[in-house]
Amino acid sequence: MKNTHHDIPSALIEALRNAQRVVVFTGAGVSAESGIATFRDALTGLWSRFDAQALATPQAFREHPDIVWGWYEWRRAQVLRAAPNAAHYAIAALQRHVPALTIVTQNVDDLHERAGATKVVHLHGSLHAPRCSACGAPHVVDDGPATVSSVIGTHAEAHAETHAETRAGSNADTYADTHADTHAASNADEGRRIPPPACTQCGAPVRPGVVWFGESLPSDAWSTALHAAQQCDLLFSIGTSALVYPAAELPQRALAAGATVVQVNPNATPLDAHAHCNLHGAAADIMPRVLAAAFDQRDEGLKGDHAP
Ligand code: BJW
Ligand code: ZN
Repeated sequence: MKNTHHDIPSALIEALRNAQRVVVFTGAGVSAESGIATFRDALTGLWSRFDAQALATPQAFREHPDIVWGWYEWRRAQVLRAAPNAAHYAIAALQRHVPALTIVTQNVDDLHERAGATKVVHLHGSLHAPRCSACGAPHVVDDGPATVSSVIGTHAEAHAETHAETRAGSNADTYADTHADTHAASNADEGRRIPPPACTQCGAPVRPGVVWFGESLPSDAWSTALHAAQQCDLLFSIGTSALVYPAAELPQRALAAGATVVQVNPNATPLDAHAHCNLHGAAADIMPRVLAAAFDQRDEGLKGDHAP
């Protein structure tokens, strides 16, 4: 398929209109314009400033739980303050137009859900689902009276205010107190050591609910994603470097099964040589155009510009 920078190829529009099953496979780039850093972008990516081995491995958590937990709390606070962008809204709108559209994300944020998407498959877990490192029991995140789920969709400032008011009169313990401060999510917090809370079931340290290097992906998420990729007519690979396996297998599996594969990314990736169509640009620019071109839903696609 041929395209100029801003044109959506007519063959893609036709493929999308006719598709019965679509997979939208996303990576960090889809949240970049919400202010969430990617991992591997040269100047702005997390791995340009932080050592992945020292933060995103089981060994790092065993050796330095305070550093690892503090870093993930800093990132979780950033996500709480962020809002979905036009790409998240356009993808959620596409889900309402296509008979079956499965969103498979490598992202540990919840911005697809907050844009209105449903049944999002999280291959690499979630910042919002910590669990015990020993017994696996889910840990209920206590952000004070405003829980994580009730914060979702509201203005971060409103949350910060509520939280600040209640903190003033509370007997917060050390963890909760430190935790409250992370809502500021300032750069000063990025290297802050915070002891992980203890599991209420067995007392072991609670760990972030994400998938670190060397760990298996959640088996139900992986099998759902693999099945969707192998059954789809059309797969979008959006904002991912397509370097991390096994997730990066998904576009390859879709290609092997005969699907059309479309990539949205401002930069080159290993998928460029194989995708039927490479749309070079920012997801928040391209995805509303794809939606508008296929379904004439310009207003809906740009809803993110006006949403709270
Ligand atoms: C835009 C944009 C805009 C910018 N619009 N786009 C060789 C050596 C060692 C290990 C391996 C190896 N080969 C394979 C492995 C295994 C390893 C792996 O794949 N490593 C590779 C890096 C080499 N994989 C694993 O370990 C996985 N598990 C596994 O294999 O289990 C089996 C096993 C079990 C036991 C022993 C051994 C194996 C698990 C992988 C888990 C990945 N975890 C992370 C961290 C999650 C927690 C956290 O958030 O901290 O997941 S790593 C990080 O990478 C994160 C992401 O989900 C993942 C993918 O990154 P993504 O999303 O693609 O982001 P970037 O930054 O790479 O790319 C962003 C893209 O956006 C760029 O292309 C930009 O151009 C673009 N962009 N702005 C659109 N506005
Ligand atoms: Zn436990």
